[in-house]
Amino acid sequence: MTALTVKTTPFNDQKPGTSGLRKKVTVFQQAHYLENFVQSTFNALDSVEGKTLVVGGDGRFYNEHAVQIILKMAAANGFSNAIVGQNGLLSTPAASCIIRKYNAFGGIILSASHNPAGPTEDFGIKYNVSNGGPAPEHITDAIFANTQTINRYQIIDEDDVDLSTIGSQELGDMQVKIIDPVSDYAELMASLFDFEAIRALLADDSFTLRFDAMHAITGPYGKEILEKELGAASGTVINGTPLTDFGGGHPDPNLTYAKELVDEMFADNAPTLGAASDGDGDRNMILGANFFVTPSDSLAIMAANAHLIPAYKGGLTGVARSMPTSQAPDRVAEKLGIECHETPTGWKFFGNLLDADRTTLCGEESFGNGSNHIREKDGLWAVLFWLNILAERKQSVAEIVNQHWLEYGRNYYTRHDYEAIPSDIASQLMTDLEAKLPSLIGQTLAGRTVQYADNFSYTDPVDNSVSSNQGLRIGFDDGARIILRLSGTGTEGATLRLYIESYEQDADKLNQETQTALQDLISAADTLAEITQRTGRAAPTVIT
Ligand code: VG1
Ligand code: CO
Repeated sequence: MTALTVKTTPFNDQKPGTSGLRKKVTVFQQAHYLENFVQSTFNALDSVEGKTLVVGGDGRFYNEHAVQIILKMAAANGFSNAIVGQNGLLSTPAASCIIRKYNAFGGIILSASHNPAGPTEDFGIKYNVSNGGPAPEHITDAIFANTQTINRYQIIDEDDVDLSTIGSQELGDMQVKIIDPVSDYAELMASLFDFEAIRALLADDSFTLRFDAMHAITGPYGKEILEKELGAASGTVINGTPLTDFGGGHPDPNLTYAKELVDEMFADNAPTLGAASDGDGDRNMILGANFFVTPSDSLAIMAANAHLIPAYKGGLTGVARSMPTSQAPDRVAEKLGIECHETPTGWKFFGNLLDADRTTLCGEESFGNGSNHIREKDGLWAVLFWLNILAERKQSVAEIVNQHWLEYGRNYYTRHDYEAIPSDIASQLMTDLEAKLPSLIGQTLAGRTVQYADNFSYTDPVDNSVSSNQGLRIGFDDGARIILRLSGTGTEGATLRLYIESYEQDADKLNQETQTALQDLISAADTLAEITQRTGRAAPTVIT
């Protein structure tokens, strides 16, 4: 084996964001750029000598090229084994499943999730630790520190691995095992849910399922599990062949970008359940016929119905949600008498809670739900969870959600994104708003009294680590909230996210249009943060 030590110099922009390092493909194509980040990652870990690394990605442009480089660097750095999805493919939840199942030391996942793909679009890379979850902050901080001082990396000079053939190969002194990307994950899903009941539901002529894979990674997973194993009609999975540019689309499962599915679900004779996932398979959107379920409500409803699902029928230890996610799950946790945790945005903050069994279900408003079965959010898992609920309750999605609101009240919820605004304007807006916060407490805004106004800081109850600066929040006496934060996944300028929530218990007011129900809070937020005035944007880029 010829291991080369290559001299390099640092790049100053390799700080991992909410979910790894995401940049334009052209940035990753700079000489040594990917290699610097990979070597910095290996340097940040305890000895990798003799250990196993899982590698795979969402199949976007540059995926295979990156896999080859990572494998050669892993071999040069002393890993003894690599497990790689065939053709370099692994959905994010499947990668998490495989790291756990084969007791790997960690994994490298190549994805920029829902960001568009292709030669001029985005690429991303992140490291997951041995519990299968995203590296916690102390590791991402160490990776970043290494990227700032790196002066060499190691790589072996060998031919590329044949990624298309299942089986074992040698790469230098490292064994590379190419595996089917779907089977381990499919087996895990079958162990969690009542596949018999779901099969019976799907066999019923009055039930139709539509799953939009958005030309991204979940196509093969959806076809295998939903169509082949569970017997859904062929054609249930649409846009099911992964493409390196995701068909030129934006594989973000929301009402704006999953347009084909949304059109079908809001037409006459719509399917009973509609769902979509994102580029790397960790997000989900759930729709009933002419009905949209917010991700926050979805988490609350899953928690309230978990006793119907084989894997969770013994009870939940807790529920965890990210801070901007609506408080709907909190009400279920209260009723169940279980723990409820509020974490910063990003799945990495759920890892400790799951490992310590302080929570069973987790979720984020950004179309992400998951559980203790792995350490990532999981799109298809959420779809199967809903299918299992529907099989048990024999009601429509709308009926289930409406009943939930009657029992718990409704948390009206929306997120307004202002994408690609100049970074200096965005950060000034946040700085100025933060300065105003202390004076807001006790004041009246949108007919409500401000109870607290602060910059969210989280103390992990398991390891006591503190993550500060996690978003500005204004909370009212009636449970309403206005939250603002800057995205940590964008690749162009800054993305400002405005999250608005208000709670309604009056049975006569549970079916308002969301934007209308929240209009007073939306206006108050704009006046307070001067969003329109400072950004010059008359409307958000995306409303979810
Ligand atoms: C966004 C979401 C966050 C999610 C993250 C990664 O982060 O808001 O909830 O965990 O994307 O999801 P940000 O910093 O842009 O708000 V994924 O499916 O892109 O891995
Ligand atoms: Co994703």
